[in-house]
Amino acid sequence: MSILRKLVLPLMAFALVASACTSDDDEAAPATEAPAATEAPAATEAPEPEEEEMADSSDPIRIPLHNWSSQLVGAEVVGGILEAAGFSVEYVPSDSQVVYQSMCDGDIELVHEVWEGAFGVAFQEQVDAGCVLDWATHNAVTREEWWYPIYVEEQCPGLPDWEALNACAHLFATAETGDKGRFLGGPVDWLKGDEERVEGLGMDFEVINAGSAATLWAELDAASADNTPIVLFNWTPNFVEAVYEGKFIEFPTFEDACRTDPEWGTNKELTHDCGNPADGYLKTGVGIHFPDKWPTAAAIVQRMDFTNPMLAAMAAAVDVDGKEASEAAQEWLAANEDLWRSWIDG
Ligand code: TMO
Repeated sequence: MSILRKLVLPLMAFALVASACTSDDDEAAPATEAPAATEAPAATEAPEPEEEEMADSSDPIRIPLHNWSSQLVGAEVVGGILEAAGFSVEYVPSDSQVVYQSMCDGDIELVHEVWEGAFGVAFQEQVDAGCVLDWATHNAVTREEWWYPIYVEEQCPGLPDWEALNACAHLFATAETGDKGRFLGGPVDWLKGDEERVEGLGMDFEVINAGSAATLWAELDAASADNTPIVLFNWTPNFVEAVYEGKFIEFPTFEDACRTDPEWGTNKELTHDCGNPADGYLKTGVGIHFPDKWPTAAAIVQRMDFTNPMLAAMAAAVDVDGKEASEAAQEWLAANEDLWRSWIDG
């Protein structure tokens, strides 16, 4: 973008001086209060007590790229905003579970789409370990769950109740699953506990994981063309809600204990005898090193707030309109400049 500003960080001996060079318009440069040139010796990265803000590092801020569309667009939106504020960024294709360990290890700075259903466990583990910070909660409500297109209701009475689904398992059987119903799950790194759920609830289903999100949507499209019964993994916010009518399966209501305590729920021997959270959070997590090394950038990231309609539109730009994620991100930035400038300005 032409409004990109550069944060120049000349290294003088051990003194790190930040000078924010703005281009034409005004104040959006990061409020880096650089320590006086003469007195920032050796420990430039040691966290200072509150009042004296440290200069941000000139190292690139590493943002992961995952395997679903809103995240891929949003990653470049987050990166584009940070670039406009003078930072450099680097995009790193990352496994969406392993990334929490990577943040803990200081190899990735932030994850801006922490979905409770998919990543709550991996995220919380590192937060509890003290190396990842629960940095912000978006103004969004998320759900990730088994889902069917609406015509399936005529084929399987009693939906969206999970027991009704289970009574119709045969409808979803394929050559691959024999006499079991086929549940088309997401890629394995979205670990949803689907197999554990099938066991915990004693369902006559077999979980077949799609290799990519694109496979989910291609199968949904093909099934919908001739009303073939299908039950697959889906989530909201997503583009799907704007294109297909459908519903999530209602499993027994999620509670944290369902994932950890076999005693919880109807199955006293197994965990996961419940659904995913129906009103899950969407958070931003950062490595504990991030605010130390990039205090201004971390403050900007903390102000970033993505809503359901924003995420659904980011997904639709790719999955409905066929845009590249980068192109969709640039368009989002162009259309929402007042909003993201307010995140930079604070
Ligand atoms: C993490 N996801 C939105 C694909 O469920």
